[in-house]
Amino acid sequence: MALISEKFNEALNAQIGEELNSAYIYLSASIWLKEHSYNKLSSWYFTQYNEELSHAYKFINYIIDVGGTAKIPAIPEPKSDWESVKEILETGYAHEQYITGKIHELVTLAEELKDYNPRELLQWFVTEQIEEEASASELVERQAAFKNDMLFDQHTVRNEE
Ligand code: OFO
Repeated sequence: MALISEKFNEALNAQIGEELNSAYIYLSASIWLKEHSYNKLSSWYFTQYNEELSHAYKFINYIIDVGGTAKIPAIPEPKSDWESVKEILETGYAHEQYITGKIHELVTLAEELKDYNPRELLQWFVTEQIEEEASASELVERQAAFKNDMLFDQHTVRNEE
């Protein structure tokens, strides 16, 4: 017997879509940045793209472990006509705040359903989102301090998790 309800399985499948949507947004940002020669920022977002794929896998693996059915929903086409570095960074930060809300919704739903199995998984994501928001917000603040995007790019390093 599956150790996951249909309702929670559906919610996790939707979250797989959110993580892959995040991946698409960051890959699209990485492409635009590379096209505009912001190579370090492009690499920062490419690493973030891969991290989002790993987030999706975490949910997929959990669903399989508890005997559910993992499904990938349709992923919307990401924005590609970015106006500026600033727009990308602000979009990234706002998006992480949105994702934090989605993770918190899953925590609430698991509690409502009295499903205690995903506690460790969800706590990992709650903690991860603190880091995700902090690094996205730091990029926004650093870009504002630099004023010159090319110089900002040259001073961008990603501290690996
Ligand atoms: Fe999956 O953490 Fe960003 O979106």
